[in-house]
Amino acid sequence: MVSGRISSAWKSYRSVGIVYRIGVAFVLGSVLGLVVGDAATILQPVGDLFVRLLKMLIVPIVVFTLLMGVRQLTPSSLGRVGGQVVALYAATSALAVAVGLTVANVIQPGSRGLESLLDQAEAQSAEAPSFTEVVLNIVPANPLGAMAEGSVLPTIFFVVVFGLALALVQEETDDPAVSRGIETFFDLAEAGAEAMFKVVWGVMEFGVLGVFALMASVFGEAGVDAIVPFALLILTMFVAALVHIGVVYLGGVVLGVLGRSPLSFLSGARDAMVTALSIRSSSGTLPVTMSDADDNLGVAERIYSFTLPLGATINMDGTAMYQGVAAIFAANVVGVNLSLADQFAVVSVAVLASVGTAGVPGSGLIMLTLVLTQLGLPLEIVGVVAGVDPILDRLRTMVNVTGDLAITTAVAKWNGAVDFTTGVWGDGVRSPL
Ligand code: DAS
Repeated sequence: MVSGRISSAWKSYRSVGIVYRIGVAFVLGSVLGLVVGDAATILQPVGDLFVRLLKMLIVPIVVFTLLMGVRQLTPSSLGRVGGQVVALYAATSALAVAVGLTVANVIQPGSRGLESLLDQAEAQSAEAPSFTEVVLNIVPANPLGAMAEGSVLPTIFFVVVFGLALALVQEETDDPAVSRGIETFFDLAEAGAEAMFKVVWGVMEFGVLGVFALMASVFGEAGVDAIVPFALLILTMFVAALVHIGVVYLGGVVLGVLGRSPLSFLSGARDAMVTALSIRSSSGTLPVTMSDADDNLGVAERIYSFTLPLGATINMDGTAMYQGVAAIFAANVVGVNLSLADQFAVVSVAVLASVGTAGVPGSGLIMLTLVLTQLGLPLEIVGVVAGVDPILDRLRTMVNVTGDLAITTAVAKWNGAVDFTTGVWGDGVRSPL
């Protein structure tokens, strides 16, 4: 009888999405911390174990997912349209990080309320590297050494360069053995990436305990003040998303490039934006994104059938923006200022890493481990913000999808592949928002 109850309880526990379980752990851990106070820090080792598991993910995630992502970026597979769309995707992602950093510099989330994390986290090295050093350090003197010591940017740089070289050799070689070898290499990377996603979810399963323990010790030490930084973090992400959609997409792309009504664009992209907010997955929203591009925005299928799947994989403006916001949050919690060089490093990691980041729930949180490692900031922050990720991820995914549609429509216009007499552009068939 009891075993029956336990197994049905376990089934209902497993049926709830992992991220909701982490959200519940966040709340319960916080409440426990508020109730028992300092005594909750006894749970700290469980949080530390979660942080070590996150660190374990970093290099294999970068190597496998980037090799898999870069495979689609060779000139011949991209073509002219592809070149235009990748360039715009990279440009808006870099802009998104800048928007995230700027808004976070104004609102300053994390500047108070989480001092308790200060003594648990190894603070960033006193002398931050100069801009020149950061740029030079992107190139690894010893690629395997960079991977061995978990240096993020040098590892990303080498894997992107090596992956592109593999793809180019595969196109140019007429030696079947070499071509087969490269195909096998990429297939191994694909298999490795799939296996790593499995490991990530295993770590996130443990994360339920890890977040519970981290939040119990955070609220145990900081008390009710610790609510403020989380509320400010969500507010910062919300404002940054509004600014990026308003200024970059509606102002720069829809008004600037398309010369059309921003409200019409929003009504055309509404289904995809709402779906992305709901399911927190760009890849999962793809069918809706494609139907919006086709039915509402009048984009030719020969364009969106290529640019939207590519965008769902490599164009993650919302995710990139979040890296800027979370980097400032983490620096404030630890009590350091991010130098210009640090902020350049955040842009580089966010733009390059988005090539390999999959459009699935929580991928932005995994990318945050790369950014914080690059900045020498404590990964405890990942465990601490994981609890509010279900909210933050929705905003990130909505921005990701909106960016895919805006860039797709702009590139389609440049290639004479938008029918402005249909959908939201034509005779006003669909009223604006
Ligand atoms: N949920 C991811 C997506 O599907 C975004 C993220 O986690 O940052 O785009």
